[in-house]
Amino acid sequence: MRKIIHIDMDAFYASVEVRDNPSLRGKPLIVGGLPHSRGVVATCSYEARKFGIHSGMASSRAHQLCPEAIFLPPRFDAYRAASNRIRSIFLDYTDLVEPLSLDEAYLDVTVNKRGIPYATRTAREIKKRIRRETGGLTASAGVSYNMFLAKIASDLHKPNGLTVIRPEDAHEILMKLPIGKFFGIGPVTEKSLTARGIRIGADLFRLSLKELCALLGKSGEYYYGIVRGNDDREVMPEREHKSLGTECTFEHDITDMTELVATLAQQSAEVADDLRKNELAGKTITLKVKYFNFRTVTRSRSLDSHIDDAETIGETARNLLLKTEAGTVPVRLIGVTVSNFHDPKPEEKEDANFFQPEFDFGEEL
Ligand code: DCP
Ligand code: CA
Ligand code: CA
Repeated sequence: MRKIIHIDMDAFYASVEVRDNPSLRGKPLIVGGLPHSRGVVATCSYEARKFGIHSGMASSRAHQLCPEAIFLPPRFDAYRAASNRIRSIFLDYTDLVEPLSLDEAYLDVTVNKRGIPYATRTAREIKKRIRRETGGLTASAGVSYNMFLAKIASDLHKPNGLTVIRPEDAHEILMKLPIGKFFGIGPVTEKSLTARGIRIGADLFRLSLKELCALLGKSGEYYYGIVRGNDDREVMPEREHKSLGTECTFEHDITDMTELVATLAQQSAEVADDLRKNELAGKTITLKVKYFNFRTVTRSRSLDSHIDDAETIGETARNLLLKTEAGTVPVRLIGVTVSNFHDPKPEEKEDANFFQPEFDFGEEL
């Protein structure tokens, strides 16, 4: 049996902001678009959640719900730095780390670099180190025998939780679980399932494999498994970057070419910077344009050599822009991506791993 830990930072962007400005502690804080823009809430502090505010909500709506809330624009560099920090902590315990986003990852600690016999103890130690080494940020951890249950577990006692789902507990927890919490069931599927009277795990559990496939298509089989506590997906260590890029949605749709070209120049500089930080250079430059009506087109060009400089990226993107309808049709979003990198160097293997065959969540919790 495997030992999987899922770690997810609490109110991630908001917690970083509070850490960097302690006078914000205890206050309803929103990170994202400002109240009078057409932006949305990226996240908010737990104090703000009491007002019904949540990620993805229009900032204007959040402002209505809680006029005294403090709004801050995101500072991605600070979040990325914290993310890198926690990732390097994870790698002290196992190479099998699969990040899902900046603030969360799966770890397979069945084989454990530190020789800690219990996954629960490992999770507790990781939480402690995150707190110490990120200047006080907290994480919630879930421990179980597969990825799906570990993720469910990390969400059960947020914030600052540590939850174990043992094989004998899984069934009861799964039966009570709202279907929206089943990984991969988004709001649209949730709605259509609810309309058929399927609200919680127990409702899914009653369906045959055939019925599930009729409802959920190819993923029917996956859900048939996970509602029974079976999930044999493996934790996949972070894959090499296949491309690097950036995009931005404008406050107002843009027709003016000068403004579009200026945005491209800035984006090219950002991408060049990212390429250099990752020691990458690419041959293919792709421009993405989304028009006011959400119609999206991409235009690519491959060069003869690998490049990582802002000027070449910017100039190529500018030429690609001329092949679109920008300038006549209003543009909502524009983006630049570089891909087609050098073959990555084969990674050096760690040999410090040793196998920890027994599986025991029990002893300490
Ligand atoms: N995020 C975002 N837009 C969303 C959802 C999230 O920009 N619609 C960003 C901001 C979050 C971060 O990603 O801080 C992590 O997202 P989570 O869903 O894990 O939410 P939080 O970490 O903010 O809160 P929680 O304590 O519920 O995990
Ligand atoms: Ca989180
Ligand atoms: Ca998350």
